[in-house]
Amino acid sequence: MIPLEANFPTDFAARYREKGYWRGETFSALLRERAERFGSRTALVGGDQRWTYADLLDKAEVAACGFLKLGLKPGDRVVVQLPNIPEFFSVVFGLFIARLVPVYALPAHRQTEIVHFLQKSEAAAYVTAATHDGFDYRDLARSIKLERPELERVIIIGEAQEFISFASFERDQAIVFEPADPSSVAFLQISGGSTGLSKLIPRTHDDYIYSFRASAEICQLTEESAYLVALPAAHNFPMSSPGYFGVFYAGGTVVLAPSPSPETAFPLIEREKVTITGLVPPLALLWLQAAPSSKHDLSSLQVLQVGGAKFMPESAKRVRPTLGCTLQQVFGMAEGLVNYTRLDDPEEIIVETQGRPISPDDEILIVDDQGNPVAEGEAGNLLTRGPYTIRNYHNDPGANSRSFTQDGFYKTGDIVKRTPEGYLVVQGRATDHINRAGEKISADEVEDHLLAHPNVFDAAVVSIPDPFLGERICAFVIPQGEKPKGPALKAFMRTRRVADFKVPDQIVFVDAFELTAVGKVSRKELRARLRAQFLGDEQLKAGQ
Ligand code: OOB
Repeated sequence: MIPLEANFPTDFAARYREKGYWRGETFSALLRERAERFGSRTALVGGDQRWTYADLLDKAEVAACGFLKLGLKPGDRVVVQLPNIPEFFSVVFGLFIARLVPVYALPAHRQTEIVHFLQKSEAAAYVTAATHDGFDYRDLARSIKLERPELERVIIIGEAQEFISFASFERDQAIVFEPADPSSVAFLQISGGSTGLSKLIPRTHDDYIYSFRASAEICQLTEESAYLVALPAAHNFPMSSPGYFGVFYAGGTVVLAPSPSPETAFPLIEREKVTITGLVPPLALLWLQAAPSSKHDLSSLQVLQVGGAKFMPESAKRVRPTLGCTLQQVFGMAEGLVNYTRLDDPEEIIVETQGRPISPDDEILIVDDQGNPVAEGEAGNLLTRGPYTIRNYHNDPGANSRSFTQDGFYKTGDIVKRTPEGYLVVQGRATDHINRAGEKISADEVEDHLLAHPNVFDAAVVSIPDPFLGERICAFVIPQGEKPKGPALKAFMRTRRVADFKVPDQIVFVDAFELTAVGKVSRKELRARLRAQFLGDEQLKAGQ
C-alpha cells in the first residue's frame, strides 16, 4: 500500500510547533476531551435525533469497534459517502478512533468517481447510506463491486440487504484504542479536480485541527454557537471553516440540514436558534430572495458565511439589510489556505474582498506566468505555503509536479490581487475548470466523456457566466456521422455514471474548431476562443 505522507519539511514542522499552531492534538483525543468537558451538552441535531457530546463519543467508539472487528487495520482507508445525517459523525469519529483513514466522497458522486477514489486510495472498505434523495446507494455499491470484486467490505447505514449493517456494530471491551500520531495523515479530502479526475488531499491531525481551531476563534464560536450544516458535510467548507469541527472544538451545537433550501433551512434556524452557517453564492441568493416573505424567525442568525465561488459585491451588499446578520466571505480550498473577512471589518471590506488568511504564517505569493512577483495591487497567480496547506497530493506524481513549486508552494490556479490591507480579491483563475455553484468540474474530464460517444468527433468544454450558478458548463461539440441531439448527449453523459453536476448545461454544435495558421492550438487556447466567441455571438446565445 502506498504510504500516506504529508511531507512538511522538518524545519517548517518545527517552526509550526514552536509557534503553537501544531499542538499535538488528534481527532479522537479531542472528542474524548470534549465529551468529558461538555458531556451533557447537545453536540448534534439531525432528523429526529439529538446527541450529546457523551452520546457522540459512545456511538463513535461502538463504530470504531465494529470497523476493527471487520478486520480493518490502522492506516487502512475507507471511502465514506454519506448525506447530512448524524451517522456521518459516528462513522467519521469511529474511523479516527480506530486510526482508519476516511476518504470523503460527496453524495452526488457515482460509480466513476467512487471507483476512482477506491483505486487511488487503495481503500479497504466503503461506507454509504441505503438511500438518500430517491437514490439507492446499494445499487451503486452492487455495480461498484462488479467492477472491483476485491472490495470486500461495504457498510450500509440503514437497511443493509446483502451488505454489512452499520447498526449491527457492537462495543467490544477487549479492544484497546491506541492513540494516533498527531503528525500522521488523518484523512483524505478530495480536490475540486481542475485537470481530470479528483486528486486526494492528505491532511494531518496537526495541520487540520489548527485550521479549524483558528477558524473557530476568527468566527468567535462559543458553547452557545449553533452551526447549520447546509452544504454537504463531506465538503471542506462546512467541515472546517470553521464548520462542524470548529463548533465541536468550541463545545457548540451542530444542526444538520437535509437540504439547503430555504423551505428546509429556515424552520431549522428558527427551531434550533442557529447562529452561523455557510453557503455557496447561488444558495445565498436564494436565501436573500426568500427571507423577506418568510414567516420564520431568523433573528438568531449572527453570521452568514459565503464562499466556494465568488460572491459578487452587489449581492454581498444585500446580506446585512435583508438578513440582519454579518456577512463573512470565505475563500478557501481543500488543499489548505482559507481566507476570511473578519466579523468586525468595515462593510466595504466585507462586501468587496474575499478575506485574508487565517495564519500569520500563511505565505502568499502573487506572481505572473513566469513566476515573478507582480507589482503590489496587481492581479496574478496565487501561490501559497503554510501550516495547514499540503505539500503533495496522495499517489499522484504528475499532479505533484504540476501543482507545487520546487520550494513547496501550492499553485492554487486562482488569479487574485491584494489590497493594501492584505485582503485578497479573486479575479478569476488560470486553470480550465468550471465553478458551477461551488462544484469544481474539470473541463478535461467532461470532454473525455463526450469523446466516448461514437458521433462526437471532438469536444471542448468551457464555463459560461450564469446569473444564478455563477458559471454553467457549455460543451462545444463537432459531430461525426449522424449528428446527435443535445438531450441525447446529456443522457449519454449520465450513462457514464458520473455525478449529475458534471453533465453539460448546454451543448453547442459547431462544424469545426478554428485552427491557427500552423493548424495547432492548445486546448486552453481553444476553450478561451470558443468562450469569447460564444459571449460575443448573439446568434449563438439566442440559439440555446
Ligand atoms: C472550497 O474548496 P474547494 O477545494 O472546493 O475549491 C477551491 C477553489 C479555490 O481555489 C477557488 O477557485 C474557489 O474554489 N473558491 C472561490 C472562493 N472560495 C473558493 N473563488 C472565489 N471566491 C471565493 N470566496 O471551495 C472552500 C474550502 C474551504 C472554505 C471555503 C471554500
